[in-house]
Amino acid sequence: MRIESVRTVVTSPGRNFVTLRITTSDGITGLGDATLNGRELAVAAYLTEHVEPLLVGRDAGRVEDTWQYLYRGAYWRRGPVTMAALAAVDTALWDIKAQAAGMPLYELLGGASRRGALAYGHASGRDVPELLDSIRAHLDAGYRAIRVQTGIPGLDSVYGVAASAAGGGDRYDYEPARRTALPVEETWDTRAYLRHVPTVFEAVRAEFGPELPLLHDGHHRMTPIQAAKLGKSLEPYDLFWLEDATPGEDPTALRLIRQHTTTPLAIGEVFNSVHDYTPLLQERLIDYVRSAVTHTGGVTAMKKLLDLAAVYGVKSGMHGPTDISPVGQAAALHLDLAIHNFGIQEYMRHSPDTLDVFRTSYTFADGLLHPSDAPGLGVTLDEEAAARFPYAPAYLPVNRLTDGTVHDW
Ligand code: CS2
Ligand code: MG
Repeated sequence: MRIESVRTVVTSPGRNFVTLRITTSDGITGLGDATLNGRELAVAAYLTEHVEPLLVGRDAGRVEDTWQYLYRGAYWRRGPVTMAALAAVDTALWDIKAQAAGMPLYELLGGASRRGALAYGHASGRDVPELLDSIRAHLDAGYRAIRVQTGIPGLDSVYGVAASAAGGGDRYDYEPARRTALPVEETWDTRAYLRHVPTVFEAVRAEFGPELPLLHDGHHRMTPIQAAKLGKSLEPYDLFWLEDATPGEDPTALRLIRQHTTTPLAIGEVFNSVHDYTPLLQERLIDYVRSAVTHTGGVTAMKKLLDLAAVYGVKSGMHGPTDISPVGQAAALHLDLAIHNFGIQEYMRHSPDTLDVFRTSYTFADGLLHPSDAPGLGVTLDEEAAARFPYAPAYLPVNRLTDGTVHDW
């Protein structure tokens, strides 16, 4: 089965997506997600200029060899752009292989290890009453685990909090990438955040009790000792995880956090390869692997990473915001179903326009996601619909401290 044609499709149904289509001589089409929020065209150019020409004529069944060929053959490797491009190729080839075998991808990955993947949704509120309403709306929508993000007194806008009540509820429509000529600038105050967040979880636990799995995203903003302080202050509220407590570039920073708190730690949505995790796994400095298939080199790389994590008792917690396309989300769900060390799956629901472009078959019921038993990934791309939504540049915000110093967003 030869690769006959390769196309990169950039579409923007409310937000930008980059999708790779590979079609074989047998007429099978596989899809891969290559979306890198705010830097989409860099990946699209890498695919169009440097990957597509190398693929045509190759044996579509040689998934591992193609991965190694594109990873090692590029010489300049790792990094978000190359690994998103590689991920798209790899995912599309797995999609093709599973379709050719007439089975859902998870069957090729070892078959189902569970009946479904526990999902968590994004509740948010500018204040506690709005947050509690958003949590209720997500429980009503069927979620059985909830991420909690909240406004901070004195700050106009905060990561993860929809700008209006309409953006809260269960239709969490917080899209951080804004279609502006320059990135929007936000202001941050870590001390105000550290004072406020424990009071929020106190209120949430008082309202919803001790059982509900609650997650929180620190979004890379704390120093290690600040993250240790927050982790310790949240211990009474028994979080499922504290995510991105500190920037991940310095893996030894997590060593310090680990010394101070038993709050479980999740990290890695901005990591691009297993090598970013190795010290964290070997020293058991984290509890959950946050990477998405889309940003970590695809199904092949993600399966190897999660199998290594299993050796150290670390579970999956794959990234699943709306800037992971339904193709990337479906790839995660097939892995979620098959691996033994599944933890939880992030699930921000895509907009109706997005789901007009990407026709999905995965399901969400009783708090669990299932990839479906459709052959392959179970997602198709409607190119006519995609053409109705042309690309529009959009940037993620830039964060500054109150004195104007640039800070992690
Ligand atoms: C966030 C992401 O979902 C999460 O955990 O960290 O939504 C992140 O802000 C976006 O992927 C950035 O594009
Ligand atoms: Mg995150």
